[in-house]
Amino acid sequence: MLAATPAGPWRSPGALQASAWTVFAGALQGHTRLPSARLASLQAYGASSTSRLHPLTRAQQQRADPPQPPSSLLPNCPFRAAVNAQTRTSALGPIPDAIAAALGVQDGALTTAAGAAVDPAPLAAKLSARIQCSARLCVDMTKYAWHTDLADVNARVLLWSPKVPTMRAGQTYDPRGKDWVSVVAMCRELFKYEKRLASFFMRAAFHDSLAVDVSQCPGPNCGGADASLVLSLEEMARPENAEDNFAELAGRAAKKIASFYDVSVADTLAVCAAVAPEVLSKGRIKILTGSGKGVLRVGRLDSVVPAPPGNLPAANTTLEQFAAFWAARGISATEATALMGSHALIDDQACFQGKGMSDYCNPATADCSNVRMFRWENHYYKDICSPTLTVRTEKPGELDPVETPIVGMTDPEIDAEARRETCKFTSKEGRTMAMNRLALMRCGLMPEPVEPEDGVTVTWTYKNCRDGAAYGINVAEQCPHAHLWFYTPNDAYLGLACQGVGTSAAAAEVRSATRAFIKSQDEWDKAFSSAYIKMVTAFALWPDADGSDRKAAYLINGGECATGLHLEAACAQGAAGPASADVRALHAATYVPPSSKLRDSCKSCSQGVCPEPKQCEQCVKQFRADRRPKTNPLVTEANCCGCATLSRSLTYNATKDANGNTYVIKTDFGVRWPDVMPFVLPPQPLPAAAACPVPERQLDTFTFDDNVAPTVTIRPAGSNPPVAPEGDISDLCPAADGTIVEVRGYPSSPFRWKPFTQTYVAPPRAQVAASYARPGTNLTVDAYEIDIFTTARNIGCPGGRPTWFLSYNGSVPGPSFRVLKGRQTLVRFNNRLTPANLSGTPFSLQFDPCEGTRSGRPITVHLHGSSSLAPYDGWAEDSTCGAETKDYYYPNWRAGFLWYHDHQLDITSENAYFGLSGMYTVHDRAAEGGCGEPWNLDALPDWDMQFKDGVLDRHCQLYYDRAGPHRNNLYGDINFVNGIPWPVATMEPRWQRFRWLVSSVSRPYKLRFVDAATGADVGGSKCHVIAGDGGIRRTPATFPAAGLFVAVAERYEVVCDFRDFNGRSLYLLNAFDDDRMKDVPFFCNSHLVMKIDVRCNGTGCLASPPPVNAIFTPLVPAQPAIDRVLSQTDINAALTLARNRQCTRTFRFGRRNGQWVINGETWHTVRIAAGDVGHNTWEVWCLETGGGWFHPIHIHLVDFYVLTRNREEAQVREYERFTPKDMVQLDPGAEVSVLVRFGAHRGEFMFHCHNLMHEDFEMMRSFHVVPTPGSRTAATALPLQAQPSIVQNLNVVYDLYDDPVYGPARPRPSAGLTPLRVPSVQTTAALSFPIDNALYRIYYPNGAPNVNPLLANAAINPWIVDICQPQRAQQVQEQQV
Ligand SMILES: [Cu+2]
Repeated sequence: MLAATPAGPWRSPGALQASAWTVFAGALQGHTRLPSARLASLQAYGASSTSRLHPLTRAQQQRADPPQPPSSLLPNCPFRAAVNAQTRTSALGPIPDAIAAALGVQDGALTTAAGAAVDPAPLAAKLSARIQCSARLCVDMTKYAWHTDLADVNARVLLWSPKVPTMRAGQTYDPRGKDWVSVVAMCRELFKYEKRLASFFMRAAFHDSLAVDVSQCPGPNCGGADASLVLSLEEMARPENAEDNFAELAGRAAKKIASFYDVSVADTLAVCAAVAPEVLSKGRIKILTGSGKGVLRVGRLDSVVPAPPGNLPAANTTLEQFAAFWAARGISATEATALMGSHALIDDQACFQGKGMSDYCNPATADCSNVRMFRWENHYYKDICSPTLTVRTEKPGELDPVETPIVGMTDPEIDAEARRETCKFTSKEGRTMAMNRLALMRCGLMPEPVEPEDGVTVTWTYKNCRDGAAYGINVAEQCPHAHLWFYTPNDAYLGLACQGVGTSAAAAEVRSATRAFIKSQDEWDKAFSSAYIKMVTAFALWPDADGSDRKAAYLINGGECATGLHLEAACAQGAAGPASADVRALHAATYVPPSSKLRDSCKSCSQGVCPEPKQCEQCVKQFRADRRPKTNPLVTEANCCGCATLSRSLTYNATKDANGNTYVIKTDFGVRWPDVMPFVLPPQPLPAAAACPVPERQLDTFTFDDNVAPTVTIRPAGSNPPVAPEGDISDLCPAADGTIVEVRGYPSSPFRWKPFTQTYVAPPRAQVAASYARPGTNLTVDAYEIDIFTTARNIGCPGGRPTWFLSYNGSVPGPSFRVLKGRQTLVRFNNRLTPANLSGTPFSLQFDPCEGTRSGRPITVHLHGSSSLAPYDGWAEDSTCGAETKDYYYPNWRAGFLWYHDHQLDITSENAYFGLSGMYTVHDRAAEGGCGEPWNLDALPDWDMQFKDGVLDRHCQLYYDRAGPHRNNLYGDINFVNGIPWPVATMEPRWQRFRWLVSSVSRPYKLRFVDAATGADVGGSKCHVIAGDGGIRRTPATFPAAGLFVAVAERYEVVCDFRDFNGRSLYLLNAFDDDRMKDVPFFCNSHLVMKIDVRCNGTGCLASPPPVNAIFTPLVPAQPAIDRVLSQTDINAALTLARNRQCTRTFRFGRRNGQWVINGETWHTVRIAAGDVGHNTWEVWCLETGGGWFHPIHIHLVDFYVLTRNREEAQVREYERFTPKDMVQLDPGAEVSVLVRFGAHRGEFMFHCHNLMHEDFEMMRSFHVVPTPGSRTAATALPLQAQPSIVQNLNVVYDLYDDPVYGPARPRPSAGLTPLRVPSVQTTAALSFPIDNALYRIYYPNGAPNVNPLLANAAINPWIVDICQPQRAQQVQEQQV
């Protein structure tokens, strides 16, 4: 079993990457078990075959061919020979030359420590074989060649050879008379030095106790300590241990302690691990009480017999099998459950403090002893019992996303990595070491550890968290309880039992135990202590010489007072006695060691290694002089080599012995660097920066020709839609209703769909609820009111069963807004998702932060494409809960195709997927009071279309499994247009205008028009791209015949001339793009989007077309809004910067530690990614992917131009170039540079990946627009920045609305608010609020009170909105609900 297993350093947080710390042996295998087929496939993978879907990164290729490891554990040790000699003669006895050669020692014989002969050949073979197996696991040693202690046979022998130094074959091991108190004291000190080791010892002792062959006990082959040799190989192969391996570290330290005090390693592990919880619980749990009766049985000798195959349960073993495993060792299910509570330790969390995970704890400057790693509580049971955990067995061939390699990391990424790595060390040396390793790996001089594949994942979500209340969980505190914890499958099974799953006796016992432990910390403490003692001492029989006294237990308590033989050190814990102040201090954890002679003698040691033998001799001299017993043969140069970095002198007052003598006993110990350091020391000195170039990024280059139209095959001719172009339809299409196909790991709906059977419908228009025009100004505010509630609709699921949605005003997508440029809006969102309203729907779950006095399902609304003030921008943590209302004010300062959607932290993907998105058009039509749109666009009919995909379950409900197939992306088999699957629209044969939005969670589209009869391309010759995310382009761009790629959240506006198509039909298709759509599954009908029948609806439609012929004639260039605030000089300067790779900022969108990150960090760190963005300046941002994934990136607040892709202007698509945008697709492995114009507002805003699964897993950070002086690019500021009086005038607003959670703008209870359509003082106040407070003064200076006249001067303030007609309040219509 094993307790708390520290996750490896790079495996941290990551809600979904549960793999990390496995713990029991059983689980242990789950993560690493490599059945031979799997092993072969991994090898094949390494050799590259597995498929284009998962090409090897360069880093992986490097890893596959690791450099030769150093030949020794102590490469610089001049006394290595002595170490070898010690190993051979004192531990193993004489070993035959042949074996010695194989093992790296020269003579001697292998015996068990208890004296039985060991056939050396199998062991030698085992130690030198390429594939090494034990229990159920096989490890390919070549894959771990980087791991010094795994690769080096000598090191393995050194590390794991029998350790009782004075023992010889055939001798007995008598635990009596050993200095157990010193062993205890040493462990305690050691753990204070490096607390990580405390958890390592816990795990090592647990594993060690499992490494017994119960069929051989009692007996010399029973096992323990050395039996974990091969077990440790398994451990080392595990993902979380590939780097700082707890077994190795604990083994080294244990060997050191054991050899010094002449006891066995098995005992040392058991004793130290008994001390660990005491240290970690700040003294609350004391297994070794130090007084009274002895409790822990010692006397177990080390063995060289590996654990037999099959000794361990598999990872995904059931609860019943798991209980049976323990029962065979005499441990009840209740006791096993108690032991599992030690999982409450996890090392990565050492870095974080506080519930909010707001920062790392830096042990150099703060007391980090109470941060998560060191928490030792019944917390564990609260977590696992809260029904958030799921167990998922990965499918064969399923691979996790490639992590961003350390080699070549950018500075911010390295900083993030360094924070994570160094914070785990409490010693300065450890932190230095971690930094050095990072430096080497970054330069490619040291390979990064390989992360083996996991077979099973345990994941958690917020879902169901609330239900934990039923099991006694304080959900207000525990949801989200364990943001970043990992659980093993075994943990999850215990949790399921706790939640009521399972009827077996074992499940019942676990249920009662877990629930009891939740309720009582005390009960768990007691149960854990006794279970621990039982487990580690079950086989600790003291093998007396003649075998007659085998059952005579030798019990210690750590103080041994009861024997009268030893010290009262531990007795002093409870009460003041004759113990020295030192001892009391030691136990009170306030001990400060005296300055050390040893340390003084080794001052010149570098990195813990004496540079010259002479210094080591000096060191040894001192070492011997200071130690008891001076005759200890193990006090050798070898032990000293490396120099002590820590030395403690302890003085004990002994009790009187039987003869009345009083002793004063001094004891010392030293802990060397190599004992506690995980890694081989990096070469010294570190390479200078110049000699350590970071390898140049290798950019993928795509060759493409957007003007080439792929052939579309219509089969059979003319009648049916084109068949799926990607693969065999029998693999893509369900054979019948009820059957599910899986494409690239994503399941389809269990239905055979028939596209083009439903009619295209536009969403309803949002209706103005109230309107207000301030007299004497040209300022108007229109109010809308949107209720958010659930709705069920028949979307064409076979059988007509309704599908549940979350909706804005009952409409999916939400009502479409059509707003005139220059009129501000108030949109009131009433969140009706209260517990009562959600009851009986699929959305009954509740989420943080809607708890305590708040309740329901939280939402926040982002108007995507609007430069709203920060408090109205839909900040992810500005949540509106059930029965709450928030008023959003929008400026509508330029025409464009915007959309509004949910942005709630962590559940955006769910809220948006289930329906919370809608379209929002700001138009400028002259006929409706605007200034007119260019190119006669005013005259065209327009079609607003929202494309998204989805997948249904067998109950016709939208399927969303964040813990399962959708953990990285959500792809569905249904293409919706405005919520309707594959609709058919009828259009007149004339010019048509389309507004296209892709609102899917993950799926991008590549849209093209083809003739339905012939498959011939239509779009390339008949269509033009006229606008993007940020409004109109300067000139129309050719529609790409290959298809218009629209990434998630991107918008394009397209006009098409359908005059020649009267009576014909067109398909709107979705083309596959292997370069840009990596791993995107195409199901049976994913290539189909909609059908358009072109025909006249009435008489004369052909005879009297509107002036469509005049479109583009004459083609006068338009002025995009962004061009008003960017000069051509600015643009030229930015292009030059981009060509020279002079990015103002670089953001790498990557993956580390199982999380989606930006520059190595996530939202949770709440570290502002860019804190010095100047108001009204421009910057060049370089966006990169750190792995093989594509990410659609959205920057809030701004419009930008895409300058280069993969450092080339030619790779910017024609339709993207100089298109105003707020989204850009980062293709796999690509770089993009963008020119971002900041302004008009100051404040804190988000930027993130718009693949909503990535966004929800924290690929999101923030930037802060601050006053221009002092900003990074102050020189690029607009002229208005030269007018302090203007800026001051603007500050009136920005000083308040800079804060995205500005109090007065926050949600409030809905109760008591008058509906906006009801005329009232309240409504008038809400409507005049943006004008009275001049919220958008920079756009609308006229009419704002006390406005600075300069602000109204367009030459100085280019943000001013031109308003062409006097504005009047709109006539309010009955609000549609
Ligand atoms: Cu992404």
